[in-house]
Amino acid sequence: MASTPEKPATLSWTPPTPRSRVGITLETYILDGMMGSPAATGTFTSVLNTLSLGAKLITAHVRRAGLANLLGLTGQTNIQGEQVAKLDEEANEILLTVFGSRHHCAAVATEEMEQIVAFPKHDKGKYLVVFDPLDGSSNIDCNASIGTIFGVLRKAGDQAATEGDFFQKGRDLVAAGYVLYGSSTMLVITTGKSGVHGFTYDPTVGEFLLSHENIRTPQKGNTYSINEGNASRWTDDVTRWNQWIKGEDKESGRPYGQRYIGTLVADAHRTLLKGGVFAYPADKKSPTGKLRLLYEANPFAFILEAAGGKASTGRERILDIQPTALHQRVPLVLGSYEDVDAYEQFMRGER
Ligand code: P6P
Repeated sequence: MASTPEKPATLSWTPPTPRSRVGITLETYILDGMMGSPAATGTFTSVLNTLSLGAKLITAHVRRAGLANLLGLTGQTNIQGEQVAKLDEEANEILLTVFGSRHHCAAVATEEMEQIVAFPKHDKGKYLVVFDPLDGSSNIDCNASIGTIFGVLRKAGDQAATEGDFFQKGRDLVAAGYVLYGSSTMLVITTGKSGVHGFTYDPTVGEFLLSHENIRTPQKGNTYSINEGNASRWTDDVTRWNQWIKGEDKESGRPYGQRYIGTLVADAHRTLLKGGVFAYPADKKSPTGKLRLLYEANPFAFILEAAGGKASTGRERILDIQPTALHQRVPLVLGSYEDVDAYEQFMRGER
């Protein structure tokens, strides 16, 4: 009788059909260098992980704001002259604390504070971080989407950071992203050359998990996003564009649908994923526009261009603007390449 074959000492295991990378954590994605350079360096990885920690902590506050009576206003106003909601203050404190606890970040610039915050003993830090800790605070009390916007810049030399270190063109950002506190919390980030990636927060494990790898903005969309309430203040070229985009023309897919949430992070996120165009132009009330160059327009321009979209003032590429002041405002139009192009043609008087 044939002897029974020896049982193998170890069982061979074949993985289930290879899964996509969806579901891996943000930290794994960064550590495995899938974010592209300079993510591969340990210090840069530490900065991105600090951002992730800050986003998790802010999420916890945002999700319980309604219960923790954080919806009230502090009664103070910030550098922008805006009423500061408690969540603004909380989010700002959280980001200052997490970045102040890691020496890789030399200093931060935040919408909530007039001057930069240079962390003592961080002079040798290689990075600077700009952020709007809680964008869309006017939407907090009605539970509409709000967000956090951030950008990471390099810092040269070992001397203490100065305000001038932040006056870098947006094209010199080493990373940019945002956190959208919507029906779920999603962190979207790019280092510019290796795609734009979205990570959705799973509160049961306390991790951001890859959910949208390599987001690409459609070349052309079918929605436009602008505060029509400002129409009486627009310049003629914006008014002509606005009438054109609402006109009836089957061939070019007009009229476009109108969408406006009033939180840049939410309006820009929808435009990034679905295409179309978002605009906050200069007008008679805000002659240089309302949105801030360093920590609103630049990060989103960096993200849209990395996803194949476009971002400008209507006349000049946002990422080429030389900053001259920490809180300077710029007109902003961003979205699908073709839709921003059409807007720019109106600004140049070609239509
Ligand atoms: P308006 C929110 O206050 C914000 O700074 C951006 O998030 C948003 O895009 C814009 O202002 C909305 O401004 O004048 O339309 O309310």
